[in-house]
Amino acid sequence: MRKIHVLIVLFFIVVSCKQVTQPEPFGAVPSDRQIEWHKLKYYAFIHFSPNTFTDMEWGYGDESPSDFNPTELDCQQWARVASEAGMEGIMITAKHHDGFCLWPSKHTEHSIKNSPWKDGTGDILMDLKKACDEYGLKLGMYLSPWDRNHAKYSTDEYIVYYRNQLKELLTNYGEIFEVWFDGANGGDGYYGGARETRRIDNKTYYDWENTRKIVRELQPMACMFSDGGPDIRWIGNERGYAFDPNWSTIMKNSFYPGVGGKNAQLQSGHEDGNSWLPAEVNTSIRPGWFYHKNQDDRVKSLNQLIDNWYHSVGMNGNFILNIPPDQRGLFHENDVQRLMEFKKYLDDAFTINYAEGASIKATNYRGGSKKFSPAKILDTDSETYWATDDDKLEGSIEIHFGKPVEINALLIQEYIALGQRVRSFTIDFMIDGKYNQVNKGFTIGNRRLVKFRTITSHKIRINIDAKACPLISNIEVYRVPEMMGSPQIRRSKTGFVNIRSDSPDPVYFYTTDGSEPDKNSKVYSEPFEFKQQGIIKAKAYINDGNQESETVIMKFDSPEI
Ligand code: FUL
Repeated sequence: MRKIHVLIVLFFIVVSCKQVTQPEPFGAVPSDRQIEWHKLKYYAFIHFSPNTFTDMEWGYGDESPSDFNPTELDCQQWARVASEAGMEGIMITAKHHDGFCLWPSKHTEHSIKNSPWKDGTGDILMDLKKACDEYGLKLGMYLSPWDRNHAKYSTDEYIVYYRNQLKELLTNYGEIFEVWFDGANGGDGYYGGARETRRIDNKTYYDWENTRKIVRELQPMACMFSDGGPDIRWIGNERGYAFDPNWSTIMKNSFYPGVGGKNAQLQSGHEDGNSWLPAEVNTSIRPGWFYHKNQDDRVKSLNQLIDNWYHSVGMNGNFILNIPPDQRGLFHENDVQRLMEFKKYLDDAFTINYAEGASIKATNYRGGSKKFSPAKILDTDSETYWATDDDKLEGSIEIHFGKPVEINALLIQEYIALGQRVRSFTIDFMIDGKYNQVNKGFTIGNRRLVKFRTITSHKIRINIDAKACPLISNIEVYRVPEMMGSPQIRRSKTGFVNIRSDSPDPVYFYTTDGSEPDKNSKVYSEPFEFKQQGIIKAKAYINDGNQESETVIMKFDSPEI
């Protein structure tokens, strides 16, 4: 009898210790340097050059270095503000298209060494590096390939010059986290006095393969950004918007800086792309990239920045927000104030995580092993994750809060080191013993922040459909402050009406018969067909319908289809 007992105990020990294997990588996976980059969320872009003083966006290249004369330049202010704003780094235009260098490059006279600032003895990049070090910020370098000042632009000699400059930037200023290769190549310029149009072949002229080698050699952990990476891709627009789906994968070699005509593909990535190339989402806090006094009152609204956040950090991207220093060489007061309001929103929004301390269940977990149980989603270790068995491509996770909670946002993250797998998901909440869908989406990737109308529930469920067994490393649940945004009604050429605002929050109600919309009208959830002539009226509501916007009215003729 004893023997049998011992055998039974042994059997259970063997069964519970059975080796459950880690999931295999699926498709393209990130490199170590990309994984480090994915840990970031939000950093500053700084556009600063003679353009700041000449009120231009694209200096022609014939500006005099003496134009560049900031009166109170203070890189510490930039770094302090960036850090107080919650940013993790600063990317600076070391040289923009006008060819002017913010550091005393050995290879040109077109730089601050011939400017009145500090009598030509200064080095903005060095000052910035020191300020970044002091505030614990990362430093990135933007070096425009297009140079409207250089006499040899379009010849091989310029490529030697460009590479020499790259070497200066990557050797003299400590660790660089990202190098920005802009795809813009406009053609005409000063070019040492030639004042002509010079066309180059974006694909071949810069011999990217060998140019990139310099970065790899001098700064092995720096990520290179461009339309074609090789580490990070442009999101295809400059408004600060990533959309769903946003795959971090793309077909290799079909993109290069300035590729042109592929913005839609850059926006979504390729679901079955053979290379890992995640998106960086860029925009400016003002209409221009450079400072213009007449834009002082056109700083993006708080609503707009919040909307950008959900469409960048919340849409599987990193957010790079440009703040142009003014002619003093300081971030303008209006920009600073907005950045601080934005930081306050983020702090208020994402402090109380209702998933903390909640209980969690899943329909399946890998081999029944604790190592892959749903509890790994709620631990604070980003290296652990919930995984299903290899043949289970669908799965549901249920989070039980223990009591009804008021919530309206969910953060969900895949364990991307083994690939991006999820191709769609839905979120349900329990009400009166039944699940109701509150939102849905396609991709998740490194980080997806889903905003939905405010609900009160004790239980939510996330249903996942993946290309290979899903791996989810984190879920957080929030009740974020709601922001009112006035609805904008647009109709596409194909006759589909879209209603949205510059805030991620409102629930829109609309009518198509001319009547006044209210909470009993139709709820807008996705674009709907409206090809006829007529009037659409919409109203936005937040805070469970307690606050409403004005009614927005749009008259349509029959579209020419
Ligand atoms: C563009 C440039 O042409 C703009 O001036 C700006 O630098 C923006 C970030 O990239 O391609």
